[in-house]
Amino acid sequence: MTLNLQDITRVKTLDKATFIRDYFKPQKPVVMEHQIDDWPGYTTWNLEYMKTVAGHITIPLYDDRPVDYKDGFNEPHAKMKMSDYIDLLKREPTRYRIFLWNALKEIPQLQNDFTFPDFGLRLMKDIPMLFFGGTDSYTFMHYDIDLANIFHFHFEGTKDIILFDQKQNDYLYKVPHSLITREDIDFENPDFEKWPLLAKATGYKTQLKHGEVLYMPEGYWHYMRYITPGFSMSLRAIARNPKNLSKAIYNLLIMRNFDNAMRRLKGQQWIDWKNNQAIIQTHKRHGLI
Ligand SMILES: O=C(O)CCC(=O)C(=O)O
Ligand SMILES: [Fe+2]
Repeated sequence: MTLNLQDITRVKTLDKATFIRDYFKPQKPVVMEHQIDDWPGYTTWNLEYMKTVAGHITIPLYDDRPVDYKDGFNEPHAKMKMSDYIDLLKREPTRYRIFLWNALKEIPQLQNDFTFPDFGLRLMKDIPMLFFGGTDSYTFMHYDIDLANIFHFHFEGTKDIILFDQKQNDYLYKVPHSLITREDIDFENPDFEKWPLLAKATGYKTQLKHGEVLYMPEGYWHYMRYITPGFSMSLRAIARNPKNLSKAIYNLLIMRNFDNAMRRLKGQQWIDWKNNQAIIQTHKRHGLI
């Protein structure tokens, strides 16, 4: 048995009107294979280039260890000089990833390498975020705190992607008061005896290659596995659907602070309770317990 995933539609390029009509309005994901061929970065952006421009910077790293109550929300697990990290990526498989790094703040010259595409959405221009990973590393299934529309540009390596929309939440073993599913689900090869409801979820998959752009609609769950070392940039536009926007405001103002306070108050017990609830709530909803 495998997850019920359909291939994400692929196109060469999209103009604004077609993007809005066929993908943004219906909130459907799409991959654009040649949208950014005219960016300087399309030819220059690779790991070696990033080492040249950012090698001296100390960067925060994440691995795939389970959430620990001692960590704050999205707190890094290690730090390394960028040049050492890129050497590591090239040398051997590693679980260490760079996640949500606002590189432009530290290396403004990167701005010369790309342009903000006009898809008819207002992109948040001050937070182009970078993500790096090595062979075998993956970013756990999650959705972003602001339920934004995300344009995800990939460079150098290949990366497997699995997406679900918010309508699938009841089947995904979502951890309450957080933005993740149970961390012990292997989305590449799930154990359906342990996670039977996953069989009811319907989602999307693709493999991104250098220079391809993935559009992820508002609040889409995403899981990403780096097949070979590479990196990506995400540009985001605020959620337009009022329901998503109010969820975003709730997450940013209430959920995040509540979760942090409970970690301080109850420690690991809080994390364990949430993880148990992910199963209990999912199975209760479907009459399995
Ligand atoms: O590329 C990754 O590792 C994760 C990307 C991501 O979570 C995002 O773009 O929001
Ligand atoms: Fe994300």
